[in-house]
Amino acid sequence: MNKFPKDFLWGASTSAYQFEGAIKQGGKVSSIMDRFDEQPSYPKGITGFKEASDHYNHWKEDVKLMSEMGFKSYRFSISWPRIIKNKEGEINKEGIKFYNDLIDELFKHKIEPIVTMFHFDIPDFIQEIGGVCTNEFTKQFEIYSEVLFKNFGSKIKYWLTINELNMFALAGQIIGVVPSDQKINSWQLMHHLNVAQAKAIVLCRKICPSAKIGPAPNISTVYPDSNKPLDYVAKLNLDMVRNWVYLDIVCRGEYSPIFINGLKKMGLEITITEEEKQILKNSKPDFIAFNYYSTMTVKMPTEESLKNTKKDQQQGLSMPGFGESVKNDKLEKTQFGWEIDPVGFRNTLREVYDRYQLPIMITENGIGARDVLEEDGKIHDNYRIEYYEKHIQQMALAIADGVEMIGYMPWSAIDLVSTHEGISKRYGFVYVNRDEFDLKDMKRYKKDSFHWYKELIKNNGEN
Ligand code: BGP
Repeated sequence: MNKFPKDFLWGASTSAYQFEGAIKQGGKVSSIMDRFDEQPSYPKGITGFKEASDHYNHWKEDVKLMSEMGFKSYRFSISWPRIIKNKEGEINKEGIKFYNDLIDELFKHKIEPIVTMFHFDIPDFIQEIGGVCTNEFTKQFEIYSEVLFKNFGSKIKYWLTINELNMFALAGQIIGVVPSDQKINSWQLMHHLNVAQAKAIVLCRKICPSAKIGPAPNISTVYPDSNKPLDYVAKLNLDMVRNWVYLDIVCRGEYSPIFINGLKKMGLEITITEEEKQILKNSKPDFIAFNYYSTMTVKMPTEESLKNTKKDQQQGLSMPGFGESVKNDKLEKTQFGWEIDPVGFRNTLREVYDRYQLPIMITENGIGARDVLEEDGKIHDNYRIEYYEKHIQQMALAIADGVEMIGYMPWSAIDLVSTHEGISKRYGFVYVNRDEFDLKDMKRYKKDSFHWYKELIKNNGEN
């Protein structure tokens, strides 16, 4: 018997601002991401998102490469600033055409489009009125959602609301969606996003009732660092703020009383209106999509350990009296220091399914590396093949455990610009010939993993 369902969606992911480039083409208005690489916190000299991988001018060729790999699905994001011109909701017809053409091309190649509605690229006209830090954001997101559902709703079967909603709250300034000089209440910000997501789900049901819609946070199992009971308390605490609060609200319709109480203890609160409570209750998803890169290990912090915490995307959660993430010396690391935990992938799948019992789609998973283009045009990325082999084996075990899965769309289909490491950190099955300082010819080259993934898809997960 095959380990994966017959109609399993094998594919891969990208996001508009990291992949498209062409920020001045096709009537796109400016977004916060157009200038993110100019921020002082961004590694010096890196040319980033302005040109990205120039997918905007290579989309047909890129879809052809995906089709050659045998993709059954492709997850991409629609760029909000390519679609809406201003806060009055004026539509950019060229933007609509671009995505309609892309979607049609995918169908031509029998690839199911999986659309992320919003992946970090906040238009400047929204940032200027407070961005994700005010509830004006939810109104703007509703306008945008309606445009998406009305223009693409007849074609799209799977919608994803907001990429990594939890990372806005946990690492907003690191990923660049919140200005680094702004003081914020992360939990209020999270609440605005939760309401925006809920409204989008309600609208989706109304405008395109046969479509399916789900959230797409970044989820990972949280391990206690030791068998000390207090470290387990830290595990429960960080599990809540790292994972469950975002899925509980969308799947169960309310925040857990322990979460609300925990905020109170820290002198924080979220303002929630009655109307919002109702919306949140009536906006359940059809499936859960999530991104998985690694697990998190935590302990109860001491004053001394808190002083030494370094913040980054992977580590860096630390809350006095609550919990602190620490390195896990049992796990191997990528060249960029991210922990690799394939068994943790099975654990995470089990936990999410057990808690909500909704089908799961993996929308990101993968290894960022300094790939090398050899003189003969080859890229030997065995480390990537090995990473995927181990994760896919664990996914098969999770399915055998009883987890219901729709598909697997690792990060990324083709090389694109990393959120904060530039193009030197590559993820794709296809190499894009550019580097940090030189845009070169943007030519596409197939990596060894391209051929490996093609075989794997052909055999529905067996290799
Ligand atoms: C996720 C984001 C992606 C992607 C990925 C890898 O958090 O959804 O946009 O970039 O992480 O992260 P990075 O590019 O920082 O290596």
